[in-house]
Amino acid sequence: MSDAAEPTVIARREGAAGTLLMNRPRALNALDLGMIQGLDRAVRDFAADPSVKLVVLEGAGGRAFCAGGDVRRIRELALAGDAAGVEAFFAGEYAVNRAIAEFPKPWISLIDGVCMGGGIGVSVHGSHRVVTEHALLAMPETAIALFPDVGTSFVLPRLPGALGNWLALTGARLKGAEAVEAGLATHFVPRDRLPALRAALLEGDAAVLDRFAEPVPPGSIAAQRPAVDRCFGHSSLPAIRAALLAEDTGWARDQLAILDRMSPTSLAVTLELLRRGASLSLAECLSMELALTRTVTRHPDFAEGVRAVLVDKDNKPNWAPQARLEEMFGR
Ligand code: QUE
Repeated sequence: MSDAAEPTVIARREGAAGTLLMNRPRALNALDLGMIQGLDRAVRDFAADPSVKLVVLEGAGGRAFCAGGDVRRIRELALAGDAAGVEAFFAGEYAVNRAIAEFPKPWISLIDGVCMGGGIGVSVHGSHRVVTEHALLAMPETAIALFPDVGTSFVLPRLPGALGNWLALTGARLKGAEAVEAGLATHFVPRDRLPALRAALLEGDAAVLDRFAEPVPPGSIAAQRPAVDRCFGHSSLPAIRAALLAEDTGWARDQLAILDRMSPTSLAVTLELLRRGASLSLAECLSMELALTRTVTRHPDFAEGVRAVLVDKDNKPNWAPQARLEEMFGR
């Protein structure tokens, strides 16, 4: 059956659980407006239904949990000057992120594959984020001249040390065990145990997670933390670049090369966003992000970044010079 022939969000009651399947596998379950509306409805229904003791959220197709938002469509709306269309998308998405944070029961995401951007937004604010050895988590927005949104301006500054700055600026991809180490995920469960875990969760008690979770020993995150903190724990991009140059290691040269490929405007916006987010509530962070989408999606780098990464796939964006931060954030 084609994707279009069945719902793109499948909400069910199974046992004592509400289950949600993001079902647009050919687009790696990237969230379009219809899916956002489907999730919004399901969050409300499951919150109000006393027979639903917890929610299990999954991605269809075996390759992805959710690759992000439908940024190709947002680019088209932005290029057409449809500001209301752009606003409807982000406002709807961020409302779902907030509703998940406020959801009164366990919200359990089973992340077995790619989980980026919007996928982080529908999982990280919930109570439980289960990852497998096939999970890959990232906030890669600086590559398309967006910024880490979906409430991650609240989450990232609260990760240990300078991990949030590093993840947000470079778009570094974390494997499942690394995501637990970094604090983005809560439980590591091998893929081959997911069917048994899912069946157990349908009985309605999230405590079964402790029977399935495997310990994650300190690994690559612990090893990189000192360098991440030395280099990314600065409040300006020039200071971060200087620290990476002074570091004089292969790792530091790799980070510099990655930063050099990102939108300069987006890097500056992202660093300032996380600085502000550190002292705001989630609701305030989401409002700040929504305001920022209005300027950022009008900046030429956004259409160009999505073109280079997702439309033409040449990965050769032609960035405009860095815009002034006051113009991006508003005065
Ligand atoms: C940066 C991003 C995104 C990205 C790639 C980046 C993003 C996003 C997608 C994506 C991936 C597959 C799809 C799709 C979108 O890729 O936000 O529709 O099928 O949604 O480097 O921010």
